[in-house]
Amino acid sequence: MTVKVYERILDLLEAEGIRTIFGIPDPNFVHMFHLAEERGWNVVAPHHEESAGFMAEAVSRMTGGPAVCIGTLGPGVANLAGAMMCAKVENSPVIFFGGQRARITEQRVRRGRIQFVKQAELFEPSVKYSASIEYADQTDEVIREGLRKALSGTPGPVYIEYPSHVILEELDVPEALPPSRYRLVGQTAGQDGIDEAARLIRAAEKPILLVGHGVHTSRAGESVKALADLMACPVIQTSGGTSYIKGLEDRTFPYGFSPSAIEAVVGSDLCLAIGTELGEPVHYGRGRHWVAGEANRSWILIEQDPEAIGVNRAIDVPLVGDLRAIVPQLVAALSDTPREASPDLERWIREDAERLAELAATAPSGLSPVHPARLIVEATKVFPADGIMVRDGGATTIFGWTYSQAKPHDVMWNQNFGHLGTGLPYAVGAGVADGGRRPMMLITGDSSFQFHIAELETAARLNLPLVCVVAVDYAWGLEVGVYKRTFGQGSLETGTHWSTATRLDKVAEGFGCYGEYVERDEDIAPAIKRAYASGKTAVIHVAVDPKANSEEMPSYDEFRTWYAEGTQ
Ligand SMILES: Cc1ncc(C[n+]2csc(CCOP(=O)(O)OP(=O)(O)O)c2C)c(N)n1
Repeated sequence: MTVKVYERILDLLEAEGIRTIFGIPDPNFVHMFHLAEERGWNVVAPHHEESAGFMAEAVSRMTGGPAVCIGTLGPGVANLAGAMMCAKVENSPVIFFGGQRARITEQRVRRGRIQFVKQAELFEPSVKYSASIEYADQTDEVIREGLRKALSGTPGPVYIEYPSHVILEELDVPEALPPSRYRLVGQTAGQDGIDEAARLIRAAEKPILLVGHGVHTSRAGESVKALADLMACPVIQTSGGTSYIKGLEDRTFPYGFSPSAIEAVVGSDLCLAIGTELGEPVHYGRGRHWVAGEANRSWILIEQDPEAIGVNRAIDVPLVGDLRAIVPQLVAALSDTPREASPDLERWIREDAERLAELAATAPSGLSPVHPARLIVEATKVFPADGIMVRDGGATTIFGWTYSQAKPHDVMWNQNFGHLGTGLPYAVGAGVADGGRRPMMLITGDSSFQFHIAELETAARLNLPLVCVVAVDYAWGLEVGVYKRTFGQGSLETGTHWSTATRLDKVAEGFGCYGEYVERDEDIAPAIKRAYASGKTAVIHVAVDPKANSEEMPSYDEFRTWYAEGTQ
C-alpha cells in the first residue's frame, strides 16, 4: 500500500497500542496531527513542550507501554530537553519526535537560518537512541529501532528527528508488524534460575519483597500480589515505588520511613527485589538498614537489563527478563508450596496502622496558617477511593511521605530526577491515559505548581477530575530550610521568597477552574469535597505556615542519607 511518511509513523505507533500524542503543532506536524485526530487518537496540545514530555511520561507510567510527544523545529525541540533528561533518569520509554528544517538547509554553508540549531547532537547523551528519518524508506527501521531501544533493557527515551523534506514523501509498504516480530517481548528467565529462586524462597525464614517503581510502571501489580501471597511476607516500597498494590495495602511499608519496614529489612534473610534499580534511596541494598543482616541475607533480583546485575550490590540469583513474565514464573514455581506468614507480619501490620493513626492524631492542629503536616493529613483523609495521586514540591512532598493517610494504587511522582514542575503535567497525562474516569489529587508545593501552571487550562479543557491541593508558603520552602541550616536563623534567604499577594485559587478561576482559598484545618476536607463535587478541575489554595514548612520536615535526616556522597 502507498502511504505518506507521517501516515506510516502513525501505523507503526498504532502497532504498539499508542493512540495518544502530545505537542504543539507546526508545519512539520500538522499532517500527522490532522490524521491522528481523524483516526480517533487523543491529540493533546499543552502550553509548553516540556509539559508535553511529562504528559507522555505519565501516559507510559499508566499504561506500561511507550508514549509519544513532539516538539517543533528549534525552540519546540529545545523545550523538550528537560523532559527528555527526566525520562532518561526515570526510565520512561518516551518517543520524542523533533521537527527539523529540510536537510538541504542544514547542509548549506549559511548564516542566519531561522528556527534552526543542530538538534540531535545536543540530545545524544540524554536518550537511548537518537536518529533522523533522512530518507522516506528509513521510516520503518528508524521507528522500530526507536521502539526497540526505548523498551529493551532499562526503558528510556529516544529522540527521532523528522525533517521537513520527508514528511510528504510516499512509501510503498506492507501492513505494520506486531511488536513481537521486531523486538523481544515478554522475556522469561531460564528455568534453572527460577528453580533456584524458588528453593531460596522456600528455605527462607524471613523473606521480604522489595518493590520498586518498575512494578507499577509495568502494571504488574496483580501478579506481584499473587507472589506476595505465596511468600506471605511484607512488601517494602522503595521511594520510587510508593503506589500500593491492590490487596497488599496493609502489609506494604515504606523503606526507611516506617519502623515496620526497617525491622523487616534488618531481620530479613532473603530479599526478592523487583522493578528497582537498588539506587541511592535504598542505599544500594547494602548500606544503612541493610548492613546488620548482610551476612545472612540472600538476594534475588528480577531485572530486564543484564548489565545492571551485580552493579550496586552482589546478587545470588539474577533473573533477567521482563518482570511481567518472570513474576508469573515464580508464582507457578511456588504455587504448591505457599509459605506460612511469620507472627511478626501481623505485628508489623498492626504497628504500622497504629503509627499512621497516631500521626493523624498528633499532627499539629489549630494553627492558621495551617501546619503542613496537618494539611497532608486532612487532604489525604478525603483522597477518593481508587483515585490517582500526584505529588510535587519540596518540603510538601517530605511531609507527605510521613503523614499521608492515603494508600493510592497509582502515584505519579518524579522521584529519581527530582524535577519540580512535573506534578500538573503528570496529572494531565495520567488523566488522559485514564480517559478522565478516576478522580485525581495533586498535592504540591506552591513554587513547583507554578512552573507549568498554564496546564490548568489543559486540564480544564479536557474536563479532568483533578483537585490540586497547593501548600502555599509563598516560597521555595525546602530551600528556605537549606539557608537556615547552612547560615542559621535570621540569615538572608536570597531568591527563595515571592509575592504574598498571589492567589492561586483566583488564577485557577481565570482558567475556568474551580478555586477555593483555605487557611484553617477544618476547612480543608470540606473544600476538597466541594471541589470534586464542582465537576471542574480545581485548585485549593491552602495557606501553610512558612516556618513549619522550612524547619519541621519529618525524617529529613533519613532523606539526606539518599545522597550517598562519600559513603559509597
Ligand atoms: C526543576 C527544579 N528546580 C529546582 C529544584 C531544587 N528544589 C528542590 S525543592 C525546592 C523548593 C520547592 O518549593 P515548593 O514547590 O514551593 O515546595 P515547598 O518546599 O515549599 O514545599 C527546590 C527549588 C528541583 N528539584 N527541580
